[in-house]
Amino acid sequence: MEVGEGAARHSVSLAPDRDRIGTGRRHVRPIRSASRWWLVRAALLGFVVAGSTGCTREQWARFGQPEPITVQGRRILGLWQGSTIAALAVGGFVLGLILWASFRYRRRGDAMPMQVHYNIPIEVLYTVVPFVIISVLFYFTAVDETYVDKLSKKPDLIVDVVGFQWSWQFNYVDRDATVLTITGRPGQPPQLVIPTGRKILFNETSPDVIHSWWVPSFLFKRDVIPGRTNKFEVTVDRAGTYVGRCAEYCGLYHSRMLFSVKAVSAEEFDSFMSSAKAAASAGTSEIYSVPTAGGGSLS
Ligand SMILES: [Cu+2]
Repeated sequence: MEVGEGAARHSVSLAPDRDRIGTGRRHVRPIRSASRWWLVRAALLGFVVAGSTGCTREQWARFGQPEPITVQGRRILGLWQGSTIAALAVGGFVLGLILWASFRYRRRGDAMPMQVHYNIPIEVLYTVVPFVIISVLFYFTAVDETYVDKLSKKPDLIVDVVGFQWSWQFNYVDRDATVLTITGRPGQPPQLVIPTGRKILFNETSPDVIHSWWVPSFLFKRDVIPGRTNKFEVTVDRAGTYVGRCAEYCGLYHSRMLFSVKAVSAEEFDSFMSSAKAAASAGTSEIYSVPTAGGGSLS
C-alpha cells in the first residue's frame, strides 16, 4: 500500500509540471519599450564617455596608439587597427547575441522553456569560425612582423645601443668602427640624433641585465639582452624630438632610464656629427666622446 501511495504521489506531483512546460514560442514577446529605453540610455552614455575624453577623430582612429613617425610604425598601426576592428566586430556580435537572447527569452511566469539538445551544424559553425578568424589574424601578423623585422644589406647608418643600469649609450658606427659615442646618466638623459629618410640599423647589447629600448612614436620596442645582439631597422620620416624609455623593469633606477630621439634632415645631421665630434675631441662635453687608444665603450 505504501508503494502504491508513493507512486500515486509521484504521478500526481508530476502532472502540474508537465502542464506548465511550454513550447518556447508561446511565451515569446517583443522587447518592451522600457527595454528599448535602456538601450537608448546606454548608447547616450557611450557617446558622453567618448566625447568627454577629448580625443580627436584621428586619435580615435588610431585606437589609442601615438602617431607613428617611421615607415615600419605605420605598418604596425595598420595591423593594430585591423585587429582592433576585428575584435570589436566579434565582441559586438557576441554581446548583441547575449543581449538578444537575454531579453527575448527572459523568464516569464513559472513555465519551463522548451528543452533542446545540441545542434551539430551550430557546433561545427562555432568551431570553424573562430579558427578562420585566428588564421586571418595570424596571416596578417606574420606578414607585417616579417616586414618590420627586415634588415637591409646596406643600411645608411648604424647605431650600437648599449642599455646599462641605469641609462643608455649610443655609438655611431662607420665602417665597423665607432666614430662618436653619446653616454647618458640617470639624471642626464642622452639624446640620439638621427637623420630622416635614411635606413638606420640598431644593434642592441647589455652588459648587465635585460632592458628594453622603446620609443612610443616608433610603435616599437625591443629587449636589450646580455650576451646577445638584437637588431632592428627603422626609417624615420618625420622630423621632431620624441621621448624614449626603458620598457623592462631592470632595477632600482629603472624609471630614470630615459632618453630622447631627435630626427633631423640629412644636412642637419651632418652638421651635428661634426660639432659633436669637435666637442668630444676638445674635451668640452660630458656626454659626447670619440674613441681613444684605450677604448672606453661600455659594450
Ligand atoms: Cu632598463
